[in-house]
Amino acid sequence: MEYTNLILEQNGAIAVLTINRPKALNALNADTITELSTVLDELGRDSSVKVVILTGSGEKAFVAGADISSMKEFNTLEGRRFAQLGHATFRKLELLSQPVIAAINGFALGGGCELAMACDIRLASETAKFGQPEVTLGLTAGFGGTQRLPRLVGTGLASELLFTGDIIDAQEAYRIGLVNHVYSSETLMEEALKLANRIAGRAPKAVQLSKSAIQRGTNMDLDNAQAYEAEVFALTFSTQDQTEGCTAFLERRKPVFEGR
Ligand code: DAK
Repeated sequence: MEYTNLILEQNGAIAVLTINRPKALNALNADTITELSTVLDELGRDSSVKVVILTGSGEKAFVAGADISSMKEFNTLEGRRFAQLGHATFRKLELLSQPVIAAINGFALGGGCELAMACDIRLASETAKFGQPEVTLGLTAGFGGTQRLPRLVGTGLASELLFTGDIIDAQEAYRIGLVNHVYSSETLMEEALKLANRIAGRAPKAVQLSKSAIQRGTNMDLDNAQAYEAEVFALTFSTQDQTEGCTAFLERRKPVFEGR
């Protein structure tokens, strides 16, 4: 399918999805979020895709936020609809069966930081900048920032960022656990592809079930989360890859996983 504001490329088992509105620093308007929702359905159905990398077009921005020009004239109802569209789409991203790596190549502000936080793993370039500057615009974070940021970095640091709207650099984002690694701009995509390929070489169903246990389990109490993990673990015994993985270990050879 053709998209106006997105580029979808496939490199072996890895899909690279690029938000492509560089003139607006890849800001998210409703059309872009709707396209994102559609492409996620497409990716979720495609068993040849084992890992997705999400990035922004150009050298300056991952995503510089929700599109301020489209939000300026919203009434309450339109604001609610926009937030609901964002929430539904970002949750779809978070629950996509395949893992998603955010390759954050510049500004990740407001909705852009929230988009990155809905990914499973965040890698940043040295030039990346993060923040939730909504309060400087008279807004609150509207795409999950008040919920995902505290879960990732703790309520104290999240409150400071959400109350001040301060922008932090990649090293600070690394220090507080918002990103896993920081790379030079030149090597960011190479490193993202390396990590994606490492994950793609593991048993796909086991990776997907691990993602499900993490994403669903962290929002449950421990007893229910453990019960869910037990179900997920049990399910792996219905896969051929489990037999292959354990057999290969015992035969001292590399496993050949087929995603079944
Ligand atoms: N929206 C629309 N256009 C944007 C944009 C944005 N978020 N960010 C940048 N642009 C546009 C600029 O207007 C400019 O367009 P032209 O003037 O060239 O036409 C172009 O991108 C280049 O930007 P600059 O000229 O400003 O570039 P600089 O290098 O000087 O500055 C910057 C880069 C990232 C520091 C600056 O552009 C900036 O501060 N941008 C805004 C960042 C920001 O505040 N982002 C958070 C947006 S608020 C909700 C739902 C969602 C949200 C909230 C509530 N509900 C429904 C309740 C989410 C809110 C946000 O994400």
